[in-house]
Amino acid sequence: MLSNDPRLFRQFVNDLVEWLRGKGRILIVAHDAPDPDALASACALQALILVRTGQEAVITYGGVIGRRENRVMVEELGIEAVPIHLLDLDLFDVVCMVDTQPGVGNNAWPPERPVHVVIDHHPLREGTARCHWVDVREEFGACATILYEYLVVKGVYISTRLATMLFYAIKTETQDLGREWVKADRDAYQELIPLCNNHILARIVHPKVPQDYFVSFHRAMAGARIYDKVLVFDLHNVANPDIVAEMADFLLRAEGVETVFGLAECNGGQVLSMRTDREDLSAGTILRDIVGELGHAGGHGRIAGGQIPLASADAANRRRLVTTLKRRLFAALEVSNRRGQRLLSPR
Ligand SMILES: [Mn+2]
Repeated sequence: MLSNDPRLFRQFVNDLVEWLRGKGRILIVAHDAPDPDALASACALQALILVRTGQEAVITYGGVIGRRENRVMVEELGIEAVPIHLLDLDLFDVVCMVDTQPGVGNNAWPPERPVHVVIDHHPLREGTARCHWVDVREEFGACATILYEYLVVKGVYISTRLATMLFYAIKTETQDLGREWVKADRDAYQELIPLCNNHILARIVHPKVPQDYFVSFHRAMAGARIYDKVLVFDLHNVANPDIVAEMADFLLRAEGVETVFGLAECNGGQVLSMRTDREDLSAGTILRDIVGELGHAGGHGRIAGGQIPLASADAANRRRLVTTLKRRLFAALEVSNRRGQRLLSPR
């Protein structure tokens, strides 16, 4: 892990850039269903490599870019990212990872293949220690803030396009500096504001959404139950996994609710999301404990996500899984009211 000493940081970035120079084909891997933080971090690293070494790096990801805001961001800002299944992975000599780490389960890079550079703000994982260049700063609200510092320290010109994506990444990841941020995030946020294109930003923040978006809202609210201060919702089947995290954010606004746990089935697997505003909890740790041997999970203090592959798609199998997850959730959060009550109770 990199220290926050500015001289050591400058040295690290200089050494990294020199090491990358002339290395051959470079791949930048973002996490699956990349969010603005992952996309902006990847683009910033791509810009740094291009400007300082003249090499073009390819950005890749697994899953889909589902959330409408993120798709508008990609279109409006011309982000070129290639789904990983379209690439021949043998072609790349250097692999960089941003906003995720090797073998954590939320990225599509095969765990047995080497990774050379890891820049992230999630808790440091064991497998990351084997990588040569590691900059993991858990306290940072956004990975984009770390990459912003790379651009600044190497004097890379920050275009309107790059500024707009970095700003939007920090804005969404920290909920406008309301959640999990440090001074570096605030400095980056403030320095980027005057460089952004506000028209594009407005189109990203307020996109038109399809009707099934409202179906998800309806389903999340109609089925939500509150157990003590824990709200649980189930979207059943969704086409876009990001909607689970979005509904979790939305439902955390309910009065009296401190933690939200949501799930949905997507492409034959379960997608999980957890949000909490309790400062004494680590959502990432709790969700990892709940998921355990069933799948993968990870996150920060207040937000976490996970995936569980479903062995068979029959309804009984899924019901058993949901029951198991709820039992573990209630045990972890010491919930006593296990019957719960509807969020939308008839009045
Ligand atoms: Mn992130």
